[in-house]
Amino acid sequence: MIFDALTIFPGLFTAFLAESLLAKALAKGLLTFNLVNPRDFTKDKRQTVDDRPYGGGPGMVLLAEPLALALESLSQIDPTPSHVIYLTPSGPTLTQAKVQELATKPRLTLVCGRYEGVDQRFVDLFVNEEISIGDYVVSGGEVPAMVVVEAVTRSLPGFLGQSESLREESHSYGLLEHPHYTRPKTFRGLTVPSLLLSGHHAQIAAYRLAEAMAKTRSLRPDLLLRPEFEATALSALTRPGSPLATKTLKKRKALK
Ligand code: 9WO
Repeated sequence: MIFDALTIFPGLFTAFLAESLLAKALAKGLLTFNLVNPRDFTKDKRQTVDDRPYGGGPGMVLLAEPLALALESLSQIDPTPSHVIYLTPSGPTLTQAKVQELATKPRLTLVCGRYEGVDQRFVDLFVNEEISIGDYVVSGGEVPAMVVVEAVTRSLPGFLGQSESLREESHSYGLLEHPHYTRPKTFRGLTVPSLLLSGHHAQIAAYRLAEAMAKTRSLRPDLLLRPEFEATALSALTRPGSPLATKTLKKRKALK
């Protein structure tokens, strides 16, 4: 997988690329990351990358030309065609299904806006897809771009270790996480659910699934209606007679 980021603040990616699983994936050659700064493709002495918006209004807009030259320079680095994504609150919100779809692409180029945005003509000519990471505005597209990189990289085959990918699998039902506990057994008067200390792995797995379902039903009932919550998950969760069956099916019916 090849990632590219177009940003006038490449330094924001330095620590992100130098730490944790992403650094290991880069070292293992699981992925390549190209950083391109539109400022390096300006032709004036002041290296201008923005200008005032036509029609007036506050702030500045990123110029199309430096962005276009920066994007086009990527094919000199590597000829692999790319899927160009513009990070903006105006895009559809990222979901795990979208992450898994993006992970099938050979190359993703992430365009990070700044100021009031980028010239619409750059978006019209070069952007394949707009993506939001949530209904809020941050100061630039860089942090949203890192969210996309991290989510997509985690879903690449071979990226997570065996135990972690098993962990991810166990949560592929699109449910919220069950509560987690670790030592000590008593923390400021609060104890650990005794079943977790019993060593009965099958009962513990059932308990964790029930907890995840209860948490999802109460905090994010909308997740029960999403495509990710496939029939397989539903049948696994609502085996006839299981306590989950009644509650889960009743909740889904109420939501429809
Ligand atoms: C800013 C904005 C403000 C109100 C309503 C919609 C808006 N869109 C943008 C926008 O696209 N801004 C550009 C990128 C340029 C300014 C900084 N940028 C940005 C991207 N701020 N917040 C995001 C973002 C991207 C993805 N998911 C959430 C927020």
